[in-house]
Amino acid sequence: MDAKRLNEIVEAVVRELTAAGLSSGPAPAQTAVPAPAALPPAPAAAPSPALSALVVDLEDPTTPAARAHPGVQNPADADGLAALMEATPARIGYGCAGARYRTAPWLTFQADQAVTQDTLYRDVDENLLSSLGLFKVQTRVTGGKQEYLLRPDLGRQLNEEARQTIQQRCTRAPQVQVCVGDGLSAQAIESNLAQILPVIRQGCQTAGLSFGTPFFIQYCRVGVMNDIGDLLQPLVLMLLIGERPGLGRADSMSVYMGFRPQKGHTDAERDVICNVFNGGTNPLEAGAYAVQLAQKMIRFQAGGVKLKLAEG
Ligand code: B12
Repeated sequence: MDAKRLNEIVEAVVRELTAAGLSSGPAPAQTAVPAPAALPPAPAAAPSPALSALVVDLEDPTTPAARAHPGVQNPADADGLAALMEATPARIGYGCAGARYRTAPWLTFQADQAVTQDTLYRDVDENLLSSLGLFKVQTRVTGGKQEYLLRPDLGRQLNEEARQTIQQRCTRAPQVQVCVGDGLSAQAIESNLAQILPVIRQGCQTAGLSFGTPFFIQYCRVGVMNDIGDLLQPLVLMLLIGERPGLGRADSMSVYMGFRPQKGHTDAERDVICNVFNGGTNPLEAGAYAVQLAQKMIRFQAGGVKLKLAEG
């Protein structure tokens, strides 16, 4: 579209807004689209009475009731639509305005997207870690979450300081070593750790398995298990880590487990208990199951695919 046509459209829109009393911007004659370098400074005009009287009267679209509310106008089968919406968390039945989302579903989408972004980019609450007696070390990521996301390889290696701290503070060669990593969701750790960690600790005690010194790893990827295995030589390593969040779903944690983890191990040597959250795999049950799996790994002296083959 050429600049002349674009100007005509902008002027028409501004004329309409002005006529409706909604524009606090410059008069139409000043709205011609200039080259980017020549953009005029924003006018410091006070908001028009129409704008300052604006009231946001939209109800919160993220409540369960609002989410379940069908947005299709005049549906052919209203009951069928409601049943379909009830059957899935997928975004269906919201209706549309022309080719676009309607306002409420669009805001819900933005709110859910914010949940995902928040949990991905923020750090796990330090108070939680200290209340559970966890000290904190870091992988080789130095440039914050952005680097963490772009360089998974760095998240799979402990930095030098971490190696020294772990060697100084942890019991070597326990039967079960538990580590906690932020992974891709801080919320997942905050929602589940306080429930699952005591269950694993007590479960190990009951099963007569020695329990290593647990600690927290910032900017953590699953592959860091090999470095920990080389340093501490546990029989079984459990890594509790935040799963990749879904849209609006931030509290899901995984327990990745390996038998005698060491340099060169891949996910084929590991197992995972996934979707740990209240509503998915309950953290208390997941903790008990993790201890059972540790016992099985020790009995068969294997993890991952090798464990499956050994079990027959
Ligand atoms: C991302 C993902 C993948 C990616 C991983 C690539 C990457 N670099 O991120 C890809 C597409 C390669 C993948 C593949 C597979 N995945 Co996958 N994956 C996921 C997902 C969506 C998120 C995992 C996550 O957040 N990890 C945490 C972050 C921090 O870890 P990370 O270090 O960045 O990435 C590592 C892990 O994601 C790990 N991983 C991913 N999947 C699996 C599966 C198993 C069994 C193991 C041991 C490790 C593992 O591989 C990455 C590299 O080490 C989960 C869903 C969920 N709810 O957890 C499924 C999930 C973990 N995957 C699953 C499966 C079954 C597989 C496959 C076996 C599928 C197949 N038949 O080929 C393969 C094997 C994986 C492997 N690495 O060997 C299942 C596990 C079910 C179970 N309890 O055993 C899950 C839970 C999905 C599901 N609901 O079915 N996966």
